[in-house]
Amino acid sequence: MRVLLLGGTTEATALAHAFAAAGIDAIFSYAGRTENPVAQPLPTRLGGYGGINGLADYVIDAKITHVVDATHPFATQISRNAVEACAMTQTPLIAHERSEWLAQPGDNWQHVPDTQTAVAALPANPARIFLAIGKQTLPAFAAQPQHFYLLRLVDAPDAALPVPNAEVILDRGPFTVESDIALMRAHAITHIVAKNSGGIGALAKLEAARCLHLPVILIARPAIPDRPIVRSIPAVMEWLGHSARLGV
Ligand code: 3Y8
Ligand code: NAP
Repeated sequence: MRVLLLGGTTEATALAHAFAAAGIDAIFSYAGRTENPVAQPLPTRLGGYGGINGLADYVIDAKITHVVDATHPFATQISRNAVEACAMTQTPLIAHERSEWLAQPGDNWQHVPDTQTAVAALPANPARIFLAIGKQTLPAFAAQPQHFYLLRLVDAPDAALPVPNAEVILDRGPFTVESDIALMRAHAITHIVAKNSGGIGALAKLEAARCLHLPVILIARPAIPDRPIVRSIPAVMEWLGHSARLGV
């Protein structure tokens, strides 16, 4: 058995530790999107594969027998590619997907389908927005220059920011409720924009928003093609164990 673990999430890191502890022959895969990704206890491959065919070629050349997609729910391209490449190479694929966050009593969430609608949902009058959605979708917010933006990024921006009135915080998470409450208070935040990422690594800001009675504009997950999904690390281990028992 040789597993390709498509990572980049808190759960992928936990899976890597479980694979290493179980002595499973596995390769951890990062897109190479950040400057200093968290070190993994597995041999790690950095960078894209060159689309579906590149991934299929890698699966064959590296003699991969199983693919585990533990990428982020908003990382739709790699997940689509994994579905196609595993079908082409007849390689078993499982996705570890986090459940969506569900509003709790006291939450003030406005659900929007995508980034553009999130921009349109911002108030007309100048406000103070905590944009905790990374940097890939920042340009869309140029349409609303009147606000102050608090941007939390993993790495320092490599180009001018698309919004004139912004402050950058560099942090990679996972985050805590206490630190997110302090951050929002210190910057007199009035609104939060977030992705419905699920999981625990990004949840703190929503819990902080509940404590501070702040509105959240929550961006829904994009669609990903059907594939087998599990919601827990033991379920991934069982899937692999099952396949190993059958000698797949
Ligand atoms: C490169 C690997 C771990 C994994 C940690 C999780 C938790 C912290 C929360 C906020 C939200 C955001 C962002 C976020 C979180 C975890 C997890 C998660 C959100 C790293 C990582 C990589 C990335 C890529 C990065 C994106 C960006 C998104 C920041 C490592 C730290 C906003 C998503 O600068 C860039 O280009 C960053 C790009 C994709 C989204 C975007 O559009 O900008 N993640 N994040 C992975 C790779 O190269 O393959 O550097 O160590 C991983 C983690 N990010 O093991 O501890 O599991 O969700 N990541 C979002 O959820 O909204 C931050 O600030 O509150
Ligand atoms: P994406 O849009 O789905 O993928 C874009 C391209 O990046 C893919 O087609 C692939 O390139 C490459 N890629 C993505 N993930 C990869 C991986 N784990 N290993 C190797 N190549 C990968 O992905 P994204 O949204 O940019 O996310 C990139 C990484 O950040 C992923 O690992 C994801 O788990 C992590 N992450 C993303 C978010 C988010 O909000 N999007 C949040 C937290 C963590 P090729 O086509 O060339 O193969």
